[in-house]
Amino acid sequence: ALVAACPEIEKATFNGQWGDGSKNFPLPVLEVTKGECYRLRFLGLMSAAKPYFNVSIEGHSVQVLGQSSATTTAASEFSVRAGEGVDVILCANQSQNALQHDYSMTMKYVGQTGAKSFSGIVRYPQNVAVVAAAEQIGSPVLGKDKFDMSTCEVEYVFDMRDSIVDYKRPTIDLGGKASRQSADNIPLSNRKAALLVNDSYPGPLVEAIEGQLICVTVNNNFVSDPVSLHWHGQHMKGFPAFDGIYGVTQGAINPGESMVYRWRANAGTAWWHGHMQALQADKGLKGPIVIHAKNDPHKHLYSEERIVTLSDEWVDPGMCLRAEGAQPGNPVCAEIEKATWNGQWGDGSDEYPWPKVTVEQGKCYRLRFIGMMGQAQNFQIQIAGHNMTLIAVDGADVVPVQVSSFNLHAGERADIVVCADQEPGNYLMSSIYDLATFLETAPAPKLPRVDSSKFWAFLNYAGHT
Ligand SMILES: [Cu+2]
Repeated sequence: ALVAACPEIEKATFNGQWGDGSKNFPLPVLEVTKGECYRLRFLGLMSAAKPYFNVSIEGHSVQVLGQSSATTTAASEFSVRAGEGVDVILCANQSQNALQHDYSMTMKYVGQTGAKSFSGIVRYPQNVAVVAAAEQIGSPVLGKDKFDMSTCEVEYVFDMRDSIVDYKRPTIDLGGKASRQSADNIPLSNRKAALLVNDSYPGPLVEAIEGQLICVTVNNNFVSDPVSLHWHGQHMKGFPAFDGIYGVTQGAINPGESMVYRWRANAGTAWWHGHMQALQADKGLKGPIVIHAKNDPHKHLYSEERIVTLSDEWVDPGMCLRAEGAQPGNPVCAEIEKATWNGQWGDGSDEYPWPKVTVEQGKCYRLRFIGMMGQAQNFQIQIAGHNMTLIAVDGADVVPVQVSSFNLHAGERADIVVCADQEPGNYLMSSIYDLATFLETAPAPKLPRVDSSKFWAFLNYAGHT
C-alpha cells in the first residue's frame, strides 16, 4: 500500500542539500580552484537498494579510479550505486574566461519505475563580490529589540520544540497505566513526531480581557521547522503585521529566531495555529484563545467556564494530509483515524481512559467549544440528559437559543451554556464525524474504511467516578 501512495523518489541531496536554484533552495555547490585536480569521493547513501545515480559534469570529463586506484578510466559520466563508493579525479581545467564560472553537475536518478534528474554546480569562485552578496540574504523577522515590552498588558512566551508523542494522547499524563510515556516506550504504531509549544498539547491558553495588549514571544527552537502563527478569530485591528500569514504579512521565524506577536484583544473564543503550512497545526502547533468581554450580555447564564477543544489526530500527518492525502484514491489513509477532546482520545481502557469534562452539581458552565480539526470537516456534538444553550458562534454573541445538538466545523467555535442540574453521574458527550459514518460499515469505492466516526467523552460530576 505504501508503494501506491509514495513516489519512488521525492528528492535527492548532494552533501545533504537539495536545490532547484531558487532563493530558498539554491543548487548545491562544489567549489574548485582553477588548475587544481581533485579526488572526489562519491558515496551512495541511498536507502533503496536497486536504483543508482549517473553523474556528469558539464564541460569536464573525469578519471574513474578502479578498485586498486592503480587504473583509471576516462569518462564523461559515471554511476554511483546504493551503498557504494566511487572515487573520481576531476581536474579544474575549465573556466577559460571571466564569463563562465559555473558548470552544471547532473545527477540522473535511474529508478525501477522511472528516472528523475537533480542538479548541482561545480563552481570556480572568482567573483567574490557576487558570492558575498548572496550570503547576505536574510529573512525579515521583527525582533524583540525594536519593541518596548513594558507596554504589554498580557505576556506569553512560546517555547517551540520537537517532541515524540503518542498521537492518541500527546502530552496529558493521567498516571498509572495512562502515564505519559518516554519516546521509546510509546508503541511504534502510536509514535508521532510532534511540534509542541511549552511541551503541551493543545498548546498553551492565551487569555486576556477585551482591549488588553497581548504580547506573545515566539522562540523557535525547532530543529528544522520555520514557523509563523495565526491568531484565528483575533482581528488584529491596528496590528496587521502580526496576523501571522507566512508570505503575506511576514517572513518565516526560522529555527533559532524569535518574534514578538502583539495585538489588542477582541472578545470571544478563538484559537491560534501554525500558518506556515497546514501540517504544522496537525503536528500539534495549535491552542485555545479566550478573550473575556468587558460587558458580557450572557454573564447571568453561567458562573464557571470550561474550554473544550476537538481535533482529529494523525500519527503521520505528513503522509495522510497532503494534497494527495486522505481522499479517494489514497489507499493508505482513512478519512479519520482518531479525535481528541482537550488533547485526549479514549476508549475506556486503563491505557486510554475516557476524556472527561468535570463539573460541579448545581453550577452552570460556559463551555467554549473549539473545532481545531485539520481534515475532518465537521463534528456533531451532543450531551446526554442536559439542555444546551448556544450563546456565541465564532466569538460573536448570539441571541441565546436552546439546541439539542450542534455542528462544529473545522476552525469554528461554539459557546454553549450547560447547567449541571441532573443526578451526579457521567453523561455521554458525543462528537460524530457525520460525513464519515457510512465508512464504518460500507466502504465506498476507493474510500478506505474508518475504525470509527464517533468519539466520546463524559460530562463528569465531580466526586462521581
Ligand atoms: Cu485559522
